Amino acid sequence: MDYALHPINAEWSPEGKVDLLWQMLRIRRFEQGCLKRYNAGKMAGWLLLSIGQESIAAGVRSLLGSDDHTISGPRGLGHALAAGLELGPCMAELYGQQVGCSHGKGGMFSMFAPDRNHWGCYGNAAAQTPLAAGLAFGLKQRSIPGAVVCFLGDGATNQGVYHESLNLAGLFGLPVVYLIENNHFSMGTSVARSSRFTECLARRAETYGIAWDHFSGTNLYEVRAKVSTALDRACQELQPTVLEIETYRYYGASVADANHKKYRTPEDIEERKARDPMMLWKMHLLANQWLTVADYETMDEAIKCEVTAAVRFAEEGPAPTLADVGRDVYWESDHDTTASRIGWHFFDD
Ligand SMILES: Cc1ncc(C[n+]2csc(CCOP(=O)(O)OP(=O)(O)O)c2C)c(N)n1
Repeated sequence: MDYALHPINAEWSPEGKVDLLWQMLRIRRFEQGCLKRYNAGKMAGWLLLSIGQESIAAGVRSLLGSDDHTISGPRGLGHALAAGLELGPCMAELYGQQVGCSHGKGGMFSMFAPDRNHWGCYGNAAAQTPLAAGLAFGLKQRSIPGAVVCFLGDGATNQGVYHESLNLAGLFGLPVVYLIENNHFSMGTSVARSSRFTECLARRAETYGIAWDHFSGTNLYEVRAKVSTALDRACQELQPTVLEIETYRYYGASVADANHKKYRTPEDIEERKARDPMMLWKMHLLANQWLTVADYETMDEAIKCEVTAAVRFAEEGPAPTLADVGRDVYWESDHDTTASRIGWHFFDD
């Protein structure tokens, strides 16, 4: 099938197509900027890059509206940026600065943008999956329009809590899309060594009566066509979907993954880079004259300037003070509400 002819793509403007490239390139340049500063010793801790996987974050975001919600796992910088988290607060969070989006207290695993309906990326593999079910339950129970997209990795699909979440999503008919980014490895363990059922992780959804699909993240038209089908199912039928999208990460599990060329060969990595979805998309835009080389260079330059400004913002700080340590940690201690006083926070209406 020619997915470019799918209704969601047939009506898609050239500007929208160029915007998708901008989104992918912005994620990549930002993460490359992070890597450079990490290697220079300016930031510490975890840094999980999604370089190579950007087509998923950008392709999904191009379909979401203001009613829709996203939530993700440890490799979540791209999802947060695509949702609209600004580069400065995101970089500052990695630097552990007070001006970070979570006031420098969470780093890599606290990329929240609640004003953009992005409910964070969670360090514990699959921790986001029951939260996504809860968000979707809230939408359904209150008859609020919209869908929840929950990103997770292939390794996270073996966590028990993911299966509990699928069971409830199937049982209650929740407007959620569980989107597995299958980059073939968890920290260093391949899918073949960690999953009994390796040919398709998404198919496990059948057990829970949930529709599923499995495809490559290389063709942006296919990504958009199939994700839009899942979003329609969520919004119109109030039914969940599990999607598994094949992708690849060019860097280690975290940047501090000295062994990442041992559990796969350098040739494997180069071979995947030769079919990089972002570069293929750029070539497609150039071939159709929706983009010129000069346009691309201007776009790239502007993004690099934005990343440089984000680094400056992060480096200028300020750093958290000792008094900040206990602040913004628990809602209950920071907000003197009736709910805080009586300890009754949920189901208040
Ligand atoms: C419950 C739990 N166990 C172990 C870890 C350590 N850990 C951090 S990232 C990661 C890999 C997760 O793999 P996957 O879900 O495939 O996501 P990817 O890294 O490929 O994006 C692991 C095991 C964790 N964060 N949480």
